[in-house]
Amino acid sequence: MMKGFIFDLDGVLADTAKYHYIAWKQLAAEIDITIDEAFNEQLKGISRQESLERILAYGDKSSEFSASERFEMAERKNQHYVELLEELTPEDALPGVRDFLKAARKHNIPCGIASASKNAPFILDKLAISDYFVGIVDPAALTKGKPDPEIFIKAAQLLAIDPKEAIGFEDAQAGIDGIKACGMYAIGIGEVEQLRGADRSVADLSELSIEELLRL
Ligand code: B16
Ligand code: MG
Repeated sequence: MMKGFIFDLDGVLADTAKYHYIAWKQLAAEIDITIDEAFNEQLKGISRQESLERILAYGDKSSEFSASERFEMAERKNQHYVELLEELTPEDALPGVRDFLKAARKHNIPCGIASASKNAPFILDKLAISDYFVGIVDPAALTKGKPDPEIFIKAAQLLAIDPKEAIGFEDAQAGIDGIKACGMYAIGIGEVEQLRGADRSVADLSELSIEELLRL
């Protein structure tokens, strides 16, 4: 029996991946690195600092910046991203999200957040869905990011269930890999052909029936 749902945020509950891309593209342009959407796929689910490292490696500039310069660059990207997030409204929840969360509540199924984003609480508030979640894993407290399963194991702990009793929802390959590494059932969201190893794939949460998932 499935006893809990664990959600990634960017790309699963909110269409914020496009804002990360805009903000990273600008930061990269400032240091003469051009990134495109194909490269951006590699940043999904990856922490802010690690994303910057990947961009610098892609532009062959890994050795050009000190640790404090890198920190400042990641801060600058985040300031731009947070400015873009100011535009978010409850209408920016992805299709099916609100109905799915309401149905989970009706069935007394606890929901948790396993997002690499330090902005997750702010985004959930903007979407007016914070109250549906029993727990949000603090990404600052992780020793390893996705694809390590740590964030999903911690999310299951917050729901007081075993990872094998949870369904994880993810839009990124790193996330699907983390979900599967702790024995959770994985549902891939979005451009599904890119997600290897998902147990099931859908375009968005509107395609799923809670009753059916609870019978898994
Ligand atoms: P922040 P998720 C991830 O969120 C994003 O997919 C990734 O692009 C981003 O770099 C990361 O959060 C950190 O976000 O800069 O806001 O702390 O997909 O794990 O919900
Ligand atoms: Mg995501």
